[in-house]
Amino acid sequence: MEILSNNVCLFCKIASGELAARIVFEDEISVAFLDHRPVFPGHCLLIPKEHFETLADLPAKLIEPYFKNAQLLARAIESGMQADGTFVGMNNKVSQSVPHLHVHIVPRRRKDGLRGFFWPRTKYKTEADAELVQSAIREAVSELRK
Ligand code: DGP
Repeated sequence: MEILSNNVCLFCKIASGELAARIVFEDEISVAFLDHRPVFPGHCLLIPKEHFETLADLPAKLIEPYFKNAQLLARAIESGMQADGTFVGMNNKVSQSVPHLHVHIVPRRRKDGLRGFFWPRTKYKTEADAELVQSAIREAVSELRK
């Protein structure tokens, strides 16, 4: 499949491998990686490889495979992070800091303190911590794809 990319877009650069990211899943149409400023460890972003700015721009033929992958990742992030559930959502235009469509998938735990949409961000303390989280989600994805 030919992937149309925008050479100034940050997430196109991640999709093409030009910019490093902690990839947890990839297929022909999409790639998912750890958000570098997670709400909680394991917070991932799923992007289409092709450059579309918002959900409204996503072609009909990609809706099913893209959201099927969002479902797979929601399951994998819940199991891989031993979470109670997930938050799955996206900003479109308003509060969208990167203009390349991305679904946020955030592991949630009961009483984790999140309220509303003013979510504090954290950082992985070390690269080793981020690597552990990346491996846990990658393994959960492979289990679910068996
Ligand atoms: P939003 O604000 O909904 O557009 O979310 C954009 C997210 O992208 C935000 O949570 C931080 C994340 N992000 C921005 N730049 C990078 C990057 O270079 N690498 C990674 N891994 N995440 C990024």
